[in-house]
Amino acid sequence: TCGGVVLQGKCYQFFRKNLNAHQAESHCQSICHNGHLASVASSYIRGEIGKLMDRNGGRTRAWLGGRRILRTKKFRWLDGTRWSYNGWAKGEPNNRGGKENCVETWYNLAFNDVRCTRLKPFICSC
Ligand code: GN1
Ligand code: CA
Repeated sequence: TCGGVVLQGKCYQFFRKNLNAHQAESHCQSICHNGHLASVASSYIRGEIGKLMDRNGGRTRAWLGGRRILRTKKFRWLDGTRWSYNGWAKGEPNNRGGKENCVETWYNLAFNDVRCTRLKPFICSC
């Protein structure tokens, strides 16, 4: 059984523990087969992730599974989902300081690129 919510056949789970993006990804991989930080590839999934956080102590900034491809500067999802949905906040991704290679969701569920070393809650999918 899924300790979160099943969306389009994938189990999404929210963890309020503060980890950096790499630690969070390791945690997601360790809890289930094919686990990764969550891909959020539609407005439907994005809204449901908001509800998942709302039901589990309230909405917060959280890691998602987006990573910048260093060679092309584009973003990909760690689970291989095609990057097509544009969920970025206005003005993002801005790669502030040239080191914002990971992706978080803000309270309003818009995406921001941010340094991977920040500590945040996170959402896994598998
Ligand atoms: C934050 O803190 P500041 O304004 O330099 C954010 C950036 C966003 C920016 C948007 C660590 O940068 O990723 O693009 O706000 N950095 C952090 O205004 O959250
Ligand atoms: Ca940014």
